[in-house]
Amino acid sequence: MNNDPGKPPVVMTVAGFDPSAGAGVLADIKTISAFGCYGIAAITSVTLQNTQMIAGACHQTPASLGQQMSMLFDDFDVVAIKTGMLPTEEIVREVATLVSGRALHVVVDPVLNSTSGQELADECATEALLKYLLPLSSVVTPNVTEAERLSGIIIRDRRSMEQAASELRSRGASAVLITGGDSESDNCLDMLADEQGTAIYDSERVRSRHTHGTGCSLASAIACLMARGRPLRESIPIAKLYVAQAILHAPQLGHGHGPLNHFPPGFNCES
Ligand code: PXL
Repeated sequence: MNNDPGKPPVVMTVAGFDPSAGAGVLADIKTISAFGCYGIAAITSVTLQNTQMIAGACHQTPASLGQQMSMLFDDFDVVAIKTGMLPTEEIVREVATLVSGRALHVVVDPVLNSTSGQELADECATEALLKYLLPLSSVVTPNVTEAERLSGIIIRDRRSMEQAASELRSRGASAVLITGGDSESDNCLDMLADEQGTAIYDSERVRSRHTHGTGCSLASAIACLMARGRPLRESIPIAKLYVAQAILHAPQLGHGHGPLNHFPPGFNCES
């Protein structure tokens, strides 16, 4: 994981392609660039979508994904990896095989549904994620719905959120960040469970319909901050602030859930 101080840390995203550039690898690359890292990407699936709807997805074969990743690993000193949409069991297993044994920060964003509610990973992929990828992760970042699906625990309050996080830790994740950004309350309450216990990150909600790709962007920001040497607990509030600013300055594009502004004016990723 040693990184030459004169060069930007290399962060790899392994995720889906959203042609509207709101989510997936394009959102990740923009985030990674905003944090002064160098982003490289392996695509798991080409989704067919705009800001209003997802019409379908053409998944890569595990061999194609494996070769994309291997060629990058052969050439770059990757410091951190962020995974997003992993639509099938075979793809999850391929990613786990290629990540296993490497000294990397591994941020797993368990993308199960799109912002518009479309399923982006099937049941077998979800099971495989728990079995093969969670144990390799530095942190896994489900939203409440994803945490419920992964843990089998319905989240109604802080206690059940803690139980779900602890269940996912018992499945092998070093740390679990459950994000409450999608709920209806005035605050955006996230809960981290790690080896030190639990921590709450509370912030005021930025109300907007332009929230496409917030999960991808948060996870990528965390990967970059960790790649730059920040501990996880310090990285989370900075990543949250970044996403809030990116929503606040959204370019108001598209007729559905529009994209963020990944380069919000005045945001200092070093702060
Ligand atoms: O925001 C979740 C997400 C992740 N990855 C891809 C997506 C979406 C939502 O649309 O398309 C590729």
